[in-house]
Amino acid sequence: FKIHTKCRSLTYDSEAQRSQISDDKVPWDVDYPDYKPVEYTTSKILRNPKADSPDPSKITKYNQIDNKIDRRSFTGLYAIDPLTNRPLNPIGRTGMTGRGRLYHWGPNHAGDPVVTRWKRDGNGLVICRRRDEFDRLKPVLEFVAIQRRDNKQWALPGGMVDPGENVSETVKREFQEEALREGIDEAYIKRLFSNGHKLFESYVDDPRNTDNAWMESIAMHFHDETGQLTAKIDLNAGDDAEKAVWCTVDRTLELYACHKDFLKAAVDRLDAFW
Ligand code: RP5
Ligand code: MG
Ligand code: MG
Repeated sequence: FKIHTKCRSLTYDSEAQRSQISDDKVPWDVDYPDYKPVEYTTSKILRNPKADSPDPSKITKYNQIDNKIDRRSFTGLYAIDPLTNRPLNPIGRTGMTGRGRLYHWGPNHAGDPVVTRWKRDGNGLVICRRRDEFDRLKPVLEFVAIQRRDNKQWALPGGMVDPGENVSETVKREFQEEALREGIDEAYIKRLFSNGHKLFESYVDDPRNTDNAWMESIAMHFHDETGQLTAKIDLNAGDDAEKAVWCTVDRTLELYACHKDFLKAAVDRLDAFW
């Protein structure tokens, strides 16, 4: 596992700051008696009936499926602090305790759709590029990116898995909510989402993570080989997205959380330009 970085960025939101953690102090097995994390859970989460109880000992099914909420982690079994009854972030310290802006103690599951098509010129021919003279020409991909309203960063149009929802449903629903115009013929959308390929399932280095609550996600790839399907599907930003665009895939892109790793997996799968 790579140690997390984005969830150690000092500013959390307009109300909270994390305490600073150096790389070597991230692992829990490194002694750090002076560790003074900031305790923070937003009032919005504390008031939200869909969020977990503020009292973590009310949750009796950590590491299990708890009614309709999946509290299992892709990283394996996570530890529960015996003193506080709070789950411990499997990657290590973040400089913040509590849940921050997240609903659940422990893992918070999301789904991320990576929707791609080939980049074409005016004549409809696929554009190819090479990184340098030693590289072979490779076709260039485009993917659907959204700009997040919360922090203005570019991201995949993903979102939280609803209680009891299957992630294949989540990625389609979130894509529609965040990136599609309303009123598009459902048949096109169904076809696009009919053959998804699971790229990744992992812990996500999300800036909202804390020592006791963190994001995990399944990234699903949907590729429109001919481009005919996506030509029928107009993008339009909605919900927590400010913009929705077809973006040319390039290794210099900066994306939210670990979405660049998800995108790279789609690029490798199709042997596309990076
Ligand atoms: C990330 O947060 C996931 O990869 C997913 O893209 C996203 C889900 O949260 P919201 O978009 O619902 O805020 O960690
Ligand atoms: Mg959403
Ligand atoms: Mg979202």
